[in-house]
Amino acid sequence: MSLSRTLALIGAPTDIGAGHRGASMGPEALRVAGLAEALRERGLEVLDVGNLVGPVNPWLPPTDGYRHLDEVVAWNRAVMDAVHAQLGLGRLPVLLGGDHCLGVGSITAVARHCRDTGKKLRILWLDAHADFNTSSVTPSGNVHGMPVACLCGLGPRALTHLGGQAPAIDPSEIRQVGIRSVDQGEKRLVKEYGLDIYDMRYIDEIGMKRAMEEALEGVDEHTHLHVSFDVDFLDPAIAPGVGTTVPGGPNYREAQLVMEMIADTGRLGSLDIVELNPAFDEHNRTGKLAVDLVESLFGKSTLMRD
Ligand code: HAR
Ligand code: MN
Ligand code: MN
Ligand code: MN
Repeated sequence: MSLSRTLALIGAPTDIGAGHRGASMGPEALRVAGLAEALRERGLEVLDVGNLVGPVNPWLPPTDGYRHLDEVVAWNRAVMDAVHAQLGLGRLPVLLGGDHCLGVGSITAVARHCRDTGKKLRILWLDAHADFNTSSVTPSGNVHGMPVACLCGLGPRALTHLGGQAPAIDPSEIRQVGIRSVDQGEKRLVKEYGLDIYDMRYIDEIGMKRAMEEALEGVDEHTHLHVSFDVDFLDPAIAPGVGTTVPGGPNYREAQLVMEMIADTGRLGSLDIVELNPAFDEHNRTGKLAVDLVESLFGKSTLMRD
C-alpha cells in the first residue's frame, strides 16, 4: 500500500458511554498488544501522541434518557479537537477507544476536514450494533448506542452540534457492516433515515466479498474513507474482550477479508478502534486480534498485489 502519511495514535481511555466498565483500558491494551510496532513493521511512520484526558465515569443512572451526557460531551470535544488537529497536520488519526460514543467526536472532525478539503466522505461502520438510538427509544441510556443518530442530527444538541453545524454527516455517507443487534424503536429510526445496512443476514446470503464490494462502491480517488471499527463487530468466539458480545458475527477469515478489501482501496484516511474491553478479555487475546486485523487494514495481507 502506498500510504506515506504518518499515523497518529490518539488514546481516549474512557468508558463514559458504555454499559460496562473497562473500555477505558482499551488504549493501553492495544499498545501492549504491539499496535505501533506492528504498523512500523509495515514501513509506516507511527506517532503515539498519548492519551487524552477527560472526566471520570460517575457511573450514574440515566437523566432524561442519557447517562453521563455532560461527561460524554467533554470526552467527545477532546476527541474532535485531537482528531481534527492531526488531520490538519496531514496525519492519519487512529483513535484508540474507549467506547463507541467517541465516534461522534472523531467523525465530526473527519467530516469537517472533508468539507475543508473538498473530499468525499465515506464511513464504514463495522459493528454488531446500529448505534442509532435516541433518548426516547434507548433501552439503556448508554450513549455508545447513539453515535450514528447523533452524527445524522438526531440527539442532544451538544452532540449533534459538536462541530458547530448539524448534521455532521448525511446518512448516505455511511455503510454499516456486520449488524445483528438493533433495538425495536431503533429499527424504525434506521428505516426512516434510510441507513445502508449490510446486516449478518444479508452477508450470509450474498457473502462478505459481495457485501463489501457494495459497501465500497463509489469510493474513488476523491474519497476520504473513515473506518469506525467496533470490536464487537467480530464473532465473540474469536473476540470475547468486549462489553456487549452478540453471537453470529464475522469469523476470522471474513474479518480479514473486510480489512483487506478496505486496504485495497488505498483510500483509508482515518480510523477508530473502539469498545475493546480488557476486563472481559483472555490474556489480551482480543487486543492482539484487533492489532492483527488493523495490520491487514494497512495492507499486511495484500502480498499478491504489492
Ligand atoms: N443497543 C443497545 C443500547 O443502545 C446496546 C448498544 C451497544 N453498543 C455498543 N456499541 N456496544 O455498538 O443500549
Ligand atoms: Mn458501536
Ligand atoms: Mn480541517
Ligand atoms: Mn457494538
